[in-house]
Amino acid sequence: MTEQIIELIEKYNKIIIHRHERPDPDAYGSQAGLGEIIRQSFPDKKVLLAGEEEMSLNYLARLDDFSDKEYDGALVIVCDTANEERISDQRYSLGEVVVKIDHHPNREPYGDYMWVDPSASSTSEMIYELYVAGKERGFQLNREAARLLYAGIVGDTGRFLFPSSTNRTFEAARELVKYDFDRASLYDSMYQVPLKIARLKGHLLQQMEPRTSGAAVFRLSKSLLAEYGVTSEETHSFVGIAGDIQEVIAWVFFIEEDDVIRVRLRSKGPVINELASRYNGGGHPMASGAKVYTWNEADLLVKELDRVCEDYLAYSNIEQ
Ligand SMILES: [Mn+2]
Repeated sequence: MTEQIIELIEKYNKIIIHRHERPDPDAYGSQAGLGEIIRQSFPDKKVLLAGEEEMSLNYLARLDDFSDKEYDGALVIVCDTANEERISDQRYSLGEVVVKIDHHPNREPYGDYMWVDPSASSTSEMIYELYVAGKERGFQLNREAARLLYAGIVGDTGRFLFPSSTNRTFEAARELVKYDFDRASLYDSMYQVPLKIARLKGHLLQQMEPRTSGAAVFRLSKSLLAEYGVTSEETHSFVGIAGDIQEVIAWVFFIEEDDVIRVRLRSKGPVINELASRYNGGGHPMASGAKVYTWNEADLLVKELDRVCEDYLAYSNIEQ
């Protein structure tokens, strides 16, 4: 598949690269990293980065603002996006040819060409491999591309912690760090948090009541968020808060907004996406989102989460 994608990149003079909504470092890293590789390798080609900018990721790259007519005769490449609905900037379909490059399970195929590899840690890792495959044909990597792809890999592997990190991942990282970019400042941009967030996290952990089921509950009411000066969007950066607590096997965040209480579910074993789907949501087996509308409804969800955790524990006891 990489062969065909390389040929398409060689053939088209205008290439527009997209990624998913609510981007993360891998979305930006793969999108802008690929853009940088193409610009470096083919200076005469026009490369545009599409999608809504996410201010908190400005340190990685800035995106382009352009009119619909740029899509005439363009090659469109969509990075890191499992389904069409999530593509940031729906004009992607205006291109002449659409290519999907992704590492999520291919449940909703789209595009004229697809390169999907769920065994890759990140789409950035795949873009690195695309560069390797194209090297003999003139593909070049520069320092900026290396920085972007490295950021994507670090982001999606939880700093090489998740089991998705394989020898391919370390091979890519090993090559990328040969380029002289500032890793320390990249890590600062990715992981430093303002004091108000650190304080709110401290508060949440202090208040957390361990439940016998192994579930944990974090209630972020509007007044609590206001007290710490933290917005609902900012809470996304610390949903993983209970991941390394021994007594917790699954947890839920309730984030109160004006007309909804947003629910974020995370798990270290029990499958929680079926529960999420019963509350206007869904997602991955270990990471899902949902919505409730009252704190009573939130309590019902907690009861169901307890049951999911208890069933999981009972089952794993039998297994042993
Ligand atoms: Mn990704």
